[in-house]
Formats: sequence, C-alpha cells, structure tokens
Amino acid sequence: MLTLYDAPRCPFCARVRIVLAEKQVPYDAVEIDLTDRPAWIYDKNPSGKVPVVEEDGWILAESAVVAEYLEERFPEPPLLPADPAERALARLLIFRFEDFSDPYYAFRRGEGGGAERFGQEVAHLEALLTRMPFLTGRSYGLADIDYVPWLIRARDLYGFPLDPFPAVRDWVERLSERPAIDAELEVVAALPR
Ligand SMILES: N[C@@H](CCC(=O)N[C@@H](CS)C(=O)NCC(=O)O)C(=O)O
Repeated sequence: MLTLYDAPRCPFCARVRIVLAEKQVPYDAVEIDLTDRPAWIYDKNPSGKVPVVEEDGWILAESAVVAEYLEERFPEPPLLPADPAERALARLLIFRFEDFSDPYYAFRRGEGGGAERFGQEVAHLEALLTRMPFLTGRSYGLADIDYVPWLIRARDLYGFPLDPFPAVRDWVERLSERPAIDAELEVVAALPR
C-alpha cells in the first residue's frame, strides 16, 4: 500500500491526491502539520516538504515528479496525451509552473503588484484555454491537475475573481464535475479560514 505524506491546505499535495483519485489507487494518508512538522519528515525529504509518497521503504518527493511516476506506474486512465508533440507541450507547461506560482504567492502574501502579476499569469492560461479545451491539450490530464489546485484556492480561499477570465472560470467548472476535483473542492471548503 502506498503512503502519502499529505497536508489538506497544500496545493502540491492536491496534485497527488487528484492523480491518485483519478487512477483509483488506494493509499494511506499521513497528515503532516505544516506549522509543526515532525522531525522524521526530513528523513523522507531533506527539504521537509510535502507531498512525499512511500511504498515498501521506497520514497519519492516533488509533486510533478510523483504525478508522472503515478502516470507510468498506473497507466489507466492515461493523463498524458498519446501524441508526443501534445505530450511535450503539456510537460512544458508543467516545467514552467513557477512562472505562474511565483506571482500567485506574491498575491497571497499581499505584495504590491502581486494581484496584477498573478492576473497576468491567469490571463496567459485564459489565452491557452481559448485555443484548447484543457491545459494538457485535447483531453484532461496532468497539466490541468498540476495547475487547478491554485486556481481553486485563489478563487475559494483568497477571493480572486475568475469571472474576468471566462475560459479559465469555465475550465475550473468543467473540471469540478470530475469526482477527483470535486473531492478537492471539499478539502478546500473544509479548511479553516
Ligand atoms: N516543489 C515541491 C513544493 C512542495 C511544497 O512547497 N510544499 C509545502 C506545503 S504546500 C511545504 O511542505 N512547505 C514546507 C516548507 O516550505 O518548509 C513539490 O512540488 O512537491
């Protein structure tokens, strides 16, 4: 049985929770208190960060790497396109994630210009989603899963309006119809404000 060292508030953990749910992989979740992390988590990940997955003493950290590992280990349903070019573009978006997340965290910290910078990144997603239905390409997959936890938190926890970005708003709505994403919406709704 796979173990996920997890934190409900953590959007990086959300990526792994969503992939596991999509692939219907059973797992044990060990919740880590991010405000008072146990010393032993550093034995599993030297940075002390979650998510971490473990199975029979084998350990893997870094959410995007874990998501790709799960994709290879549990190929059904596929979450990367079959076409190599489409696959590469999905990976490129995942590779460039910090272009999106750095402004998100600037917005969250209330830094001057943070909301505007984050808005520019959401506008970039808006442009992509007017050209294709999913960030992964023609079908839903890992690029969608790797970005949507931040959009959900921005909207539901931090009051970032998605209405000015109709393609992004509708994409979040469409994704929310999936049980794996709906479960994540419930995790976020239950978080203390
Ligand atoms: N690059 C890592 C980032 C994980 C991360 O930042 N996790 C946060 C919680 S959302 C964490 O554990 N923070 C503790 C810390 O920064 O010390 C990944 O993708 O897994």
